[in-house]
Amino acid sequence: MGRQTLSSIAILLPLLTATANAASEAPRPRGVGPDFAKYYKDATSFTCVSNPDIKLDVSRINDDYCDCPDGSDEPGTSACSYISPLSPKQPSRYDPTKINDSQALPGFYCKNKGHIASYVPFTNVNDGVCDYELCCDGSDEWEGVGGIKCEDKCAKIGKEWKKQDEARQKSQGNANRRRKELVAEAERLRKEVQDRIETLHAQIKGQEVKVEALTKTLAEVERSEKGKVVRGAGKGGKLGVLTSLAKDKVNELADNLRTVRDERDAAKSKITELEAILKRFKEEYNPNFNDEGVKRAVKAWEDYAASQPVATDNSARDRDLEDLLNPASEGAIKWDEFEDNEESDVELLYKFEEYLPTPLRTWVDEKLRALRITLIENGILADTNTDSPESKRVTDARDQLSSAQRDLENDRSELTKHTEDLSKDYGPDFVFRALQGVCVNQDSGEYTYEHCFLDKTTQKSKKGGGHTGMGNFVRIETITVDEDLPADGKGLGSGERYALKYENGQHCWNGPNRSTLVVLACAEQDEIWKIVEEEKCVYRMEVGTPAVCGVKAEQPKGAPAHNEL
Ligand code: MAN
Repeated sequence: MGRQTLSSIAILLPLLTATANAASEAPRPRGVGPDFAKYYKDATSFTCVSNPDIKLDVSRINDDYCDCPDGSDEPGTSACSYISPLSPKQPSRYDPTKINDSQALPGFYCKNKGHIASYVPFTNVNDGVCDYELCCDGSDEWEGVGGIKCEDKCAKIGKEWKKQDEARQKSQGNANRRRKELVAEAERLRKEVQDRIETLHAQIKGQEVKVEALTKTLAEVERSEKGKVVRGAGKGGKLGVLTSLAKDKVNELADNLRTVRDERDAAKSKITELEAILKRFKEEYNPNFNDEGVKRAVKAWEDYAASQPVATDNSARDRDLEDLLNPASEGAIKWDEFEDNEESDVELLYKFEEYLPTPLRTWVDEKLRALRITLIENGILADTNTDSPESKRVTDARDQLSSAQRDLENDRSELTKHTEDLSKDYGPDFVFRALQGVCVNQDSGEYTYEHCFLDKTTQKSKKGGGHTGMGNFVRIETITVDEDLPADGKGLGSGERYALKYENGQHCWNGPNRSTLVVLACAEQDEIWKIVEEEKCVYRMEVGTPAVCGVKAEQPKGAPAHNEL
């Protein structure tokens, strides 16, 4: 059997302290703890603790011979140490009504005056080694085997322990205070979300009314704008539009006319040139050559010349044509005069209202508009606005409505976000809300690891290059751990612990997406204690935080607990 570790003392202590006051002053046989004193009260006989049928004479107690099957007749020697011991971590499991052959006592009792009483495994009794860790008074080596003498070191060890214990308690106190601050901060943040939700509810109500009103306004503006004659793309009213069309058409005709005139002039000069050639031909040809072809050509020319009318003077007509084609000439149409007419024909019509008294004017105006709208809506009058750009009034009304709708949408999605947030699990007293996004780093091997509470875990190569996502936060879990607590207290120990699960990190080549389980234990500050890659791309971090100090890890309702050995 191995020696008991420090952690087992911690488990034994409650048992010892709980009964310390009840310890009878009557002398007990060597090695018997106060919890078991009652079995050794009889001055003449002794009954084996778990085997009541076996009664012995008191002289058989501690006679270095194992008589009872449970070893209870040898509380102060190692004679019964071959019997399987009680689990050091569960001494209270002993049930005197059940007959069994495991040891009835948790070990040899060391009083350890000046420090804390403790049990030493029976195998350690008189084994020639001072077991100061468990038995600082050296009483387990009472026989002085091989001349060994274990002096009582409880005063020194007890003082040292007390100092360490004070430091531990101070640190625990700081951690608890820090947790209180975190809880207060978390509560403040939760309240902030609640307040925001209330504000958003009120804001949304107002905005819904506003959107409804603006929707109506837009419809009204659109309807009333239908009743107006809006100007065309050009200047002026209908006349302006017509002028613009006529101008384009006249300019097109003038261009064509100019082309035709130029072609005519070119043809004319060609005819003159050809006539001169034929004229010279007729004068200069030799009739004695009796060439039939030449004679026929001369005759044809003479016939052509004789049939031509006498040339008339067209210069006046050409001047008119020139005038017509020249936009700067006196007779040219002054398009600007028509285009600059800013007044639409309908506006001219409306102008007559100006001569009416104001109340009548408004009435006439309204009636005219309403009549026009009715005519449009009943298909009697064409809606002249359909192809025209939207009027400024309609655009403004539409913009206002769109902007109000946008605001409403934004507020609605913010409300959904906050409402969902309020129903999320933020751990005991919502404490993790205060740590959300807080990051801690730790070097380990070739990487620096980062844990950002309720956000993500990251692996950063010290050689540079990109960071590797080791998972994004998914939920809070509880797990059972069973580890020896290191002397500095920076570890998980044993019991139920809160754990934060991060999944769906960067994909692992030939493996899963990276994931991390962050197991939490109480500490004065947030810090990563240990990082292990348990399987390829499956990581486990042990993290200290004041957030879990003094709270019992409890699984949120409906979530399955995860066990880990
Ligand atoms: C990187 C790191 C390691 C991981 C391997 C898997 O080197 O993320 O933790 O095991 O990739 O290929």
